[in-house]
Amino acid sequence: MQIKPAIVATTVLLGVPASVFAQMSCAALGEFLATQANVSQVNAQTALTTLTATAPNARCEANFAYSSRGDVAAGYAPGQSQRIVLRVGLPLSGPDGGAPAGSSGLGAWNGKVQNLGGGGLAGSVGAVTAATNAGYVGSSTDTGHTTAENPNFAVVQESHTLNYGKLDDFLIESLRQQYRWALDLARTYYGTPATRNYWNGCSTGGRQGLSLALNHGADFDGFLVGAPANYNSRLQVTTLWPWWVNKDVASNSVTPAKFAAANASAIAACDAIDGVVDGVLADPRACTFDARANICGSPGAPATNCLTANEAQAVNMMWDGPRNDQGTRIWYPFERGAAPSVSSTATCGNLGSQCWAHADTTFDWHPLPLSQFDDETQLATRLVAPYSDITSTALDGVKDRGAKILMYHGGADPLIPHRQSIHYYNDTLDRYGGLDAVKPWFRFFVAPGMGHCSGGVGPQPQNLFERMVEWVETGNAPDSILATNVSNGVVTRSRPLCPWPQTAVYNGSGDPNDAASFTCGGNAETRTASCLDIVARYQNETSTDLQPTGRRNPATCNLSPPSGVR
Ligand SMILES: [Ca+2]
Repeated sequence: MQIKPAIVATTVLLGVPASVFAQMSCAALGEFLATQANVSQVNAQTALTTLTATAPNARCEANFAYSSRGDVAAGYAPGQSQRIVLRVGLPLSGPDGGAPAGSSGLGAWNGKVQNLGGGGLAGSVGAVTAATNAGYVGSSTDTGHTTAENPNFAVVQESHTLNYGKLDDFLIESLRQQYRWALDLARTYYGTPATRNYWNGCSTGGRQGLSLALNHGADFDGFLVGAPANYNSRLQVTTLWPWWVNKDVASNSVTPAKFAAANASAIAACDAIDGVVDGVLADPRACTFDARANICGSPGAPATNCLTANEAQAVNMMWDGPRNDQGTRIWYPFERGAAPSVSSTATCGNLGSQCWAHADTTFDWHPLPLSQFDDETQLATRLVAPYSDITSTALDGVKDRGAKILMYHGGADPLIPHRQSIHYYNDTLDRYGGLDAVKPWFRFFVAPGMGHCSGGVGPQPQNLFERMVEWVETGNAPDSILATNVSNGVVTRSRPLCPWPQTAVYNGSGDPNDAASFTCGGNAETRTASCLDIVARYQNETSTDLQPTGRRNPATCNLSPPSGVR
């Protein structure tokens, strides 16, 4: 992408030399966009730029489609062209009436860019007003396909091949276009370059952040990475596992209500392990509650939504997570306390995973027996993962620039198991020589009891993006992050979140609902917990081969499946 330098100075700001800030109007920015190669209107009704002059949500917003390649040679379906829809929102410039922000003379702009991530398989551009209302230039992309094309955009059905063009747009190229256009349009509109470039995303947006950190880390000052979907293939089969187990072990009789009752029993049984009875499991890996305790008629089994023996076995297998035919762990489970879906009619698996693995949009996993689970996993990791999965921790671009990564993950996430973020962070520690070498630029926080990106019973982390920015701009590293529960506008519980592998340790006295009663400390990476991290070798999920890891030695761990599981 080549962008011409900014052109016009339409006004002279009081006290600011025009040669420093050659700002333009939103209309002029639209005229500028119209001259750019590979750019077109999204549709006839949507102008390249629109001005919202008054609050709330005052901004200049650019909406456009970008296309620079296409057809089979570029990995697309025959005759298909790239089409990435982009949105860049800009706080009002001086010529558009933006209120002067301090002494910068840049209208309402704080001089920084906040690129926003998407969710699921994306397919539409997101709102950017959360960024623009805070003074940032904000950006978003549909990632190169529409919602209606989900999940089949990744498959060329006629030839039963993957659509490498659309996949690359989804996974990397749309993100590159997103942040580069945000930076370029900011420079053009305000007449001066951005002083900071940030990423803010969760789930798919977290994966996008890690993708950019790996591929373009030197172009960013900081990343807020939430619950990243970076191990896409294994993550999707982890979601598939409870569905498949329920189907084959319990004839789909484990209802959401029965599963919720089992989870409630598990939390009740394990709540005190972390020293505080608060409905939250600080480290659910430590909870080994057996669902057979909930078999109808057992002492302590719930009066309603108790389980049959088969259902209890199924629930135990769900909590244990994906294993292959030989009992080797393939990937991490949704923990006790999380509430993943327990059945699905989605024929393609989750987010298209098995249709992608077969390069066939008509594939249906339901007729297959559970013995095929590991084969399906291996097919996905071998065919799709080389494109879709981020396993590398080569974050030198971030580290060498002095940029920061703040990663967080809910400990009761029902869509992306938080243990895969523990796995990624541990791998990063292994690569760079341990915690003392990594924590100056990359910190990871588990939010116990929090669901996917937010929600759940656990305290909710506060001001994560602002905390990351503070770390970047002042050097004040987050040694803890405040998390709260709020009811009717009143804080009912506060708790520090701690940089992994520390956890919030109760001081033994004081109000357990007050963050001041806790200290960050300890080490959640006990030998037992570390052994739970060891999984089958990537792309060899049908075998007993184990993935080599830096600090976690399979030879010293007891890796046989727990009793009552299989
Ligand atoms: Ca607890």
